[in-house]
Amino acid sequence: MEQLLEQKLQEKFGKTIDAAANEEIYTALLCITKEKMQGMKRNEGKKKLYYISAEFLIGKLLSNNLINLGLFDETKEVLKKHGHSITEIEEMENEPSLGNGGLGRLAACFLDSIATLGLCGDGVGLNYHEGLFRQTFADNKQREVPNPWITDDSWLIKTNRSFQVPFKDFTLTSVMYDIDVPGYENGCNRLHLFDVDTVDESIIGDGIDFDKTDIRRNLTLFLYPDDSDEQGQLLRIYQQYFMVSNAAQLILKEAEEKGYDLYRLHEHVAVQINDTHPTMVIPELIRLLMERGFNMDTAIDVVRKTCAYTNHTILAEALEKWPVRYLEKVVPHLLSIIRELDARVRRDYHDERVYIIDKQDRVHMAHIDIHFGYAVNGVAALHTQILKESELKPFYDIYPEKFNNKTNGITFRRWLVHCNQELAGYLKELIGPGYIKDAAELEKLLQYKDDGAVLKKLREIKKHSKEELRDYLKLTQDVDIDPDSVFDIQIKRLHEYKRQQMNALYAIYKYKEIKKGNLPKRPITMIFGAKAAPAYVIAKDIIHLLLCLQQLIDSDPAVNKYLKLVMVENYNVTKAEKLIPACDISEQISLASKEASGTGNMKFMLNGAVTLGTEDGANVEIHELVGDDSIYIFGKKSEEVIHLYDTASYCSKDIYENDPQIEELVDFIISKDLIRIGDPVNLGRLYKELVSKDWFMTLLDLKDYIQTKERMLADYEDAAAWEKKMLVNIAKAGYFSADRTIAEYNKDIWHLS
Ligand code: 26V
Repeated sequence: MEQLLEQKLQEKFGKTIDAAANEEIYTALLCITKEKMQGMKRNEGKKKLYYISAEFLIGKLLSNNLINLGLFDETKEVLKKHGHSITEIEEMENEPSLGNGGLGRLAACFLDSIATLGLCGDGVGLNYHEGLFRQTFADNKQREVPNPWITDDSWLIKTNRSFQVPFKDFTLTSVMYDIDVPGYENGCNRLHLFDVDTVDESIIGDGIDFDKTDIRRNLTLFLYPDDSDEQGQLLRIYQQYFMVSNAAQLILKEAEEKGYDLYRLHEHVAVQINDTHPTMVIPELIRLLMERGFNMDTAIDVVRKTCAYTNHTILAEALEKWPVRYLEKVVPHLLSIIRELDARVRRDYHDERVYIIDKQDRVHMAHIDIHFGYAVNGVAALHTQILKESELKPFYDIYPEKFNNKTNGITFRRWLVHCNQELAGYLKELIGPGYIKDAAELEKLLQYKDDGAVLKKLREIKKHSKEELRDYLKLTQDVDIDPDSVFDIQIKRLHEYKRQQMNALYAIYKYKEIKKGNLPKRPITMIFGAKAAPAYVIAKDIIHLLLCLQQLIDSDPAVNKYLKLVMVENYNVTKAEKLIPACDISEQISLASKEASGTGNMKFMLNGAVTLGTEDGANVEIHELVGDDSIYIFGKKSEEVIHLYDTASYCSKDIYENDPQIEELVDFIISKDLIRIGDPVNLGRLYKELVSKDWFMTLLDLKDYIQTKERMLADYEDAAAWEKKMLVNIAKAGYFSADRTIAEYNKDIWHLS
């Protein structure tokens, strides 16, 4: 590596390693890594997977790729020898924000595991120039600004592949960019990102405002632009069709180039539809096969045997239903096929709940996937069970054989080996390096569960991560946090069902207790990171509340020695990598039945944090694995919650009026103390929402939550017992390796080799 780097720096900048600037070293390493990957073995096979997703939240790639190529340690040493640090070099890379949250990050973890298992499978998505917005805070509110990430030297490789994508009034010519995806000690796959040459950043106005009708210039500008109005929704349909038409054309082109018989496409191709965003690939493939001479019946039959669908949410409002009128405006040539698919469903089944087009003339995208795909999966055991028993029950009754569960996973290369190098190194010393590829080997750690020296070392490593986070937050946000305090972290998209507002009410509780003189045994640092969708009003009100609380607590000398609340700005993958290793208490407090899986919960566990959570999503499986002693579970169970919804019997006002403690905490949102700092409109609206609606039942679980968190904080003081919980969590995290998840997808759905 030393020689290669020296040469590359000479060639590009005429400099030695010692003299080069961090940016130059980054660029040289980027080029070296790209060249290495170009020369790598490609994962080939008689059948290929196309993982189509509107989001791939890949994070920074330099260190990740160096790790997978087996070059990381050497590079780190070379840099050190020449007076540079790999951490500083990593800072030079822009993070592409090509995803919202869990769904996009899952897609990225999956690509890593697919390549690592040596499977032949590429990702297909869009090359958003600005990605998701960058979040800034001003006046205790979220502001959105563009987030450009593409520079002259980037991981993107422009290819010669290009397709014509026909819309109603015009046709666009696509350009395909590739990002290489190296497996850990295995071959290389690709992520294909489609784009148009005509995209024009100069149309961006204030914040992230732009002309939503100028499709040629805006198509791949932003990820999921604000879809609260008709223009925004139409743009999403343009984006989705552009993505899947390119995907479908690529699939057929590659199949034809390999000389495959398209009538046997399903023997050579599996298409995984990641949530409903890529659903139009089904009618598009049917259309393209018919253009090639297939009759409708045969085209449907082949496509049905090729496409599989993953559901990532049971929230009704998040399930896509496009008005027929919109599809007519954008892709009339698909609408005729969708109408034919609906007619076939109506012919076979006399239950309007399974129709594709409903009475209000809306197209239910998930229904297309379920009828015209061969597999449907949920992303955690509880989620799949709820899909079968309630949300998608009418479909499960028709097609029980299609439904299956694939509990999510995470790549240990990024979420342990890279983000927590000290812990990864120590685990290697204890149980050998095998766990990086065979995560089940982490269980070997259990033999040390009563070994005082090992437990002490785990605590020491945690302390170092907390110190690193302290330094990072000082540098980036000029805040001071105390590594001897307990770090309580909730980082995820802001959504009412995830209940950051419940955690905010805990902060109010603690604030008031401290004011009363009930001091905690040890200072508490509460850390939040969350972006709210630009048009999601209540989510933005919750961010406002958190920022106001941060200011209130900070400026109160009677409280700030014991409690600190930090809102991390622009939470993203890079920040997650710094926050997760430093965490003691992992907040996973969604209303039971609402979080399909969660994957942050797995990352925290793997890094030795203890979960404070409801019996929701993959928390249920974490609980089963670690046992009652190493997790803190509270709140109503999913069956009770589902019953409350079914019977419409939850009334937050009753709880508020009958419980003086809860009333006092909720009232604080509109207290003089907070109104002095914040905006009465935002705080008043949030207060009213909690008292009169509270759709996600915050007040229902609040008391149990506060009590459980208090118990957890008390238990934290028993150092030996806590260290054991940390060890058990790490040892049992192997199940949540994405390698396991992908092996299951392959065995049950894709059958690649
Ligand atoms: C989307 C939307 C959009 C409209 C407004 C409300 C709303 C609420 C939720 C969503 C989520 C869409 C799908 C998604 O990101 N699901 C996440 O997928 C992760 C990977 O499977 C999983 O771990 C998370 O639990 C799940 O929320």
